[in-house]
Amino acid sequence: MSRLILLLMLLTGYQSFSQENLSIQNIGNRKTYSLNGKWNYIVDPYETGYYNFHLDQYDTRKDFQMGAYYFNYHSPNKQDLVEYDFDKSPVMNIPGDWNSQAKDLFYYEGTVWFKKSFDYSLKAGKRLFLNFGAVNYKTDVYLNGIKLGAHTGGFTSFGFEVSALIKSSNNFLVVKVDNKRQKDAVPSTNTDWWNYGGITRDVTLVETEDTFIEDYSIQLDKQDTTKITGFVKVNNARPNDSVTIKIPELHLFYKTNLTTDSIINFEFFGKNIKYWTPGEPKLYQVLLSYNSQVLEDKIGFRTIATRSGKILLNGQPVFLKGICIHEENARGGRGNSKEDALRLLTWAKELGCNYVRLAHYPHNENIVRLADKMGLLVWEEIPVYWSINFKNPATYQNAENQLKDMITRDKNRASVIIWSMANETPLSAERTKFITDLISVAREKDPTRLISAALLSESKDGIHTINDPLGAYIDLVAFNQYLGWYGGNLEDAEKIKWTSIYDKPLIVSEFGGDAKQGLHGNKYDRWNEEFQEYLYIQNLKMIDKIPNLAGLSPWILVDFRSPRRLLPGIQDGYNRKGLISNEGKKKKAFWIMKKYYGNKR
Ligand code: GCB
Repeated sequence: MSRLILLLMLLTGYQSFSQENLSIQNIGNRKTYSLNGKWNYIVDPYETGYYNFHLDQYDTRKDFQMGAYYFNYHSPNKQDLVEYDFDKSPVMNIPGDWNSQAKDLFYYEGTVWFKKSFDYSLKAGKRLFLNFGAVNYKTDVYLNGIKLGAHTGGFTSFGFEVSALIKSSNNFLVVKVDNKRQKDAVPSTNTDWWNYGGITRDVTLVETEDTFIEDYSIQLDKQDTTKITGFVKVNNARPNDSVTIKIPELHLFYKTNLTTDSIINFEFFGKNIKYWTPGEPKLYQVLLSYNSQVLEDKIGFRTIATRSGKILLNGQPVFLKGICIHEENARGGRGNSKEDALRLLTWAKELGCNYVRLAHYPHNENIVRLADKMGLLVWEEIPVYWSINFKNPATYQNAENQLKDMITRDKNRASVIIWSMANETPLSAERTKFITDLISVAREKDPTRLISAALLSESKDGIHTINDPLGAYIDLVAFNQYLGWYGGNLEDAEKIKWTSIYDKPLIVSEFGGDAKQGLHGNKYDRWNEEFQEYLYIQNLKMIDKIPNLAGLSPWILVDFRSPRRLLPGIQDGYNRKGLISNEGKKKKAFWIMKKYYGNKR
């Protein structure tokens, strides 16, 4: 261990180096160094590298603990008892979930430690930040034996400044990841998707100047469609320095000087702005300059609103021809790459979609940026799913953090039109309070987009009613229904009536049924492709009669892994409601949906 590290350990008491998590906007267009690649890992079900035998947590102690894995200790002394060695441990690809990379970790839920060694030469005056796109679920991060901090939540990004700790060679980054499901977590213990563990998105070093643009928002005003508004936030701002925003194609140029505040709010007016639509997803080059630094983004401008039963995109009614998507790479692992995103969104386009519901948690940035380019409207969601502990303030705080992080990252994407707060949550006063509190936060952070949640309905005497009290607080009333799969008779489809007590646009956020691709037979028997095809035909007849219908997103584009789906020979660990199998083969219902969207205006 170097003297510098020992000194830092003494000064900081290991833990206190931790700082507020920092999210830097638009990492892809900055000076970066990727830490993706092969990382050593140690599976640690008893958390031996984290606690001593009396369960004292090593990283809260001030003395040196040889057993603490984050020291990556290699004793020069043969008498020392050191019972781990990252360098002799196996490696796996990062980003990547551990379940699909190591056979013995397929069902594993617990702690795994990861270590990456690297060199980095940081010039004087520059700063360095370490960013994780996402790690599922609880993460503790240590650089060169010092704790940087911790993070909770499996689908949002976080980061730490490492300028003071980085060395020109032999840095070691140790990350403890724990994906044990917990009752008080978000999501809680019961989900219909695989709890993929690990460092599932990119790990990146971001190099900046001493003072730099950390975050910004650039959007079209909701009321005045000639006005572009937003803010720029400068990290370590120096008064009197200037910030400029340029949109060359619109001949727009805005310049302002910083005062003592690190955030400037701006508005300026443009002529002949071409608005972003799925048909013509126009993105403008936007250049943000601060001193000699220039940061580029591609941003689309559009408005989104509702008027009684309609969704209005740039003032015109739009019908959401959608599909739900899980963040899987279609081979049975967490998706993350640009290729994964392209595969999924190309299928959505082929189906005739203008809209995707990215279920049930914030997906990776690649897919959202690609939706911007390909012209697909997006619903984004946080994993407030089924039964979570609505009574626990810490659970609420966790959900709120995930919501804020999702909005922070994707607020400049024109494709994103809906923030969803929850999916199929059970009715109670605590749950309604929990979700309405989230709604207030979302509206405050982003007053421009629509708020929704996937609700359930009540059914009596053939009449289905949407009367969930949340309907009063959301802009877009979405509901899931599974006629012919979890109940109800497909023959009755045309007779079933839907009503809502809210005069708002309704969208069917889920419907569907399973089919094993390649299994054929009569349309009344479950699991056959013909059954799923018939289920779609009948459901669509019913859906067409729903008043104020403004869109739909069948469940789901591709079969996905779920530990709840175990029927041998049919499910084999997959939810088979995909219109496409996990091998990428289309099922018969795919063509029914494609035809429906082809005919829909
Ligand atoms: C639902 C859930 C979704 C499930 C789906 C199913 O209502 O929202 O997460 O995967 O049903 O297949 O049961």
